[in-house]
Amino acid sequence: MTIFVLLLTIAGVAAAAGLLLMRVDHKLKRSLPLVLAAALLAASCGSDTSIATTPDSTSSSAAVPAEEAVDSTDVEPSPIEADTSSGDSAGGTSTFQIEVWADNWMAVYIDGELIGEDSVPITTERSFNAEVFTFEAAYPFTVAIEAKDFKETDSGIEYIGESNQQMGDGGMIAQITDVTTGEVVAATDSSWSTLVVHQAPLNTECVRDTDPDATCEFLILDTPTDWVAVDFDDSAWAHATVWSAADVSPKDGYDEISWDDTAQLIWGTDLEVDNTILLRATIS
Ligand SMILES: [Ca+2]
Ligand SMILES: [Ca+2]
Repeated sequence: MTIFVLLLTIAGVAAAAGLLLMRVDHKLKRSLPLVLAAALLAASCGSDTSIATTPDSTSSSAAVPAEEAVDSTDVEPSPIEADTSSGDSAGGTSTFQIEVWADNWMAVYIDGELIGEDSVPITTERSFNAEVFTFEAAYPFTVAIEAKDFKETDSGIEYIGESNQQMGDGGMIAQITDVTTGEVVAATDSSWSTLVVHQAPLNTECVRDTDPDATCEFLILDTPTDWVAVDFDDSAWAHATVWSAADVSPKDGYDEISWDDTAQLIWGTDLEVDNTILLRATIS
């Protein structure tokens, strides 16, 4: 009985508040009957006092606060299916190793990431050595290799001022093996795309000049940005030129690798004049 009186009092307050607000906002005229009905309903039920004890919120914006409260509780338990996509991509990778021999230096990128570079600086005299790098990848993956023949200056000449002043020559070979199966899955051949970005000397008669930097001509191209990226468009690049072992006369490190029959020595169209070469292949 006491609750009933209390609820009637609250209902009266709600009605008064509704009338007050009605003067401020004529739109609330329509909500006044709802306020009174809610108060009377609460009074008759007696057990649920929550509606009648919040007259201010009821009169100002009807049922919005109640809806917001319901919404906020609905968000938490809403079921979300587990995301398995990351697990799928991780499951598609395999471990590979790439064996590379270059005259004189190389850096290897897989899918745009540098995975290794020649451990012997190109400035080291007779920097001939093979390298083995291991990497994780999923088919298809992109291999990009920067290869450099040593040149003392942009003239393209080495041993300048010495008795053996000359044009150096280049050449490289690589093969990729699936570590799990032991199978050679890719190797350098004429299908690789190449872009020569440093050519010198263009006038080879300058080779023995006393000041080759003054007389030798060269051509240097800007290295394309993102040339190691998977989606880089190398369709305008040239095919690699295949060279024989007799042409390249591969030196230290070459014989340490058991080269697959499919692996071939490649370079640009000129072993001596082509000094820095970008190479790309997509392995699928
Ligand atoms: Ca050269
Ligand atoms: Ca060389």
